[in-house]
Amino acid sequence: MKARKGSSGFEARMRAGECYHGQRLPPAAWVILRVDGHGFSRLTERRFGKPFDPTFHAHMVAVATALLERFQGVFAYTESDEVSVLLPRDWDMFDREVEKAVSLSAGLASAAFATACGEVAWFDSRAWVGARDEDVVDYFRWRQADAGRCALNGWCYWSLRKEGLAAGEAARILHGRSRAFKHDLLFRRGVNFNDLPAWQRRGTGVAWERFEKEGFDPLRGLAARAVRRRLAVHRELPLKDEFGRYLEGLIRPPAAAS
Ligand SMILES: Nc1nc2c(ncn2[C@@H]2O[C@H](COP(=O)(O)OP(=O)(O)OP(=O)(O)O)[C@@H](O)[C@H]2O)c(=O)[nH]1
Ligand SMILES: [Mg+2]
Repeated sequence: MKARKGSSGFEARMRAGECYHGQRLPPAAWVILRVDGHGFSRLTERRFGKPFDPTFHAHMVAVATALLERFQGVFAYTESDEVSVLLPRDWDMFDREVEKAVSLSAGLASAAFATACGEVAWFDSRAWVGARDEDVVDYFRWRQADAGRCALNGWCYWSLRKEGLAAGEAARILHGRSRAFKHDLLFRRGVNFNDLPAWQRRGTGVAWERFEKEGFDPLRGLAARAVRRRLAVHRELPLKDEFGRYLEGLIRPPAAAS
């Protein structure tokens, strides 16, 4: 068939409309993809225990695990309705295209959560880029601090709501109040914030761990050991500086340390 006159110009003009498609994640930089449940305040209020629900958190851990596995990440961290996945510096999937990384991580998170929970759920996604190992440590410490703040606030808010206060009233009582005020509010209701489960206050991590597997070498007819890797869920994460050291161990494993 004869080529349509100017068809290559037409193709180029249409392709030019895909104006974000050429964007790549910077080479050799650390990248973290963060997915966040869209409209989850309503979903959780309708379906899950307040302020925290172990089943909801198990669904979020399922999302974190799926992302870490499919994106071949280094570490995943979940708190509230979000998951952050750290990609290795030399990550080369999808030619490091930003649109692919962001849209596929949101798509996978939505599918994993919907499968676990049994109803439609959707996530947004964004990419964070950092140059240094310390930036990665700071990033996760930032999200963990957010987990602590939200947990304290959530516990106070729902304690007041369960006493019969309207949403606006509960929010007004807590607005601009210090951490000490909120700890005290809970303490007077028999809740010691520091004794609450770590996953609520500090979030949960998922990381690869190495283990030795007993096998059989058919060539030599001997028992053989092979080193494999599997995903491990860390529900008792340390806090602050100790969390920083835990993260350094993951991003600079001993064999690679200088
Ligand atoms: N009931 C309940 N709610 C939770 C739990 N974990 C997180 N949430 C709620 O999930 C919501 C997460 O906050 P946001 O992401 O800012 O709210 P959102 O409605 O998802 O808003 P967008 O992300 O902007 O769409 C908060 O309302 C939390 O209280 C849980 O275990 N139980
Ligand atoms: Mg959300």
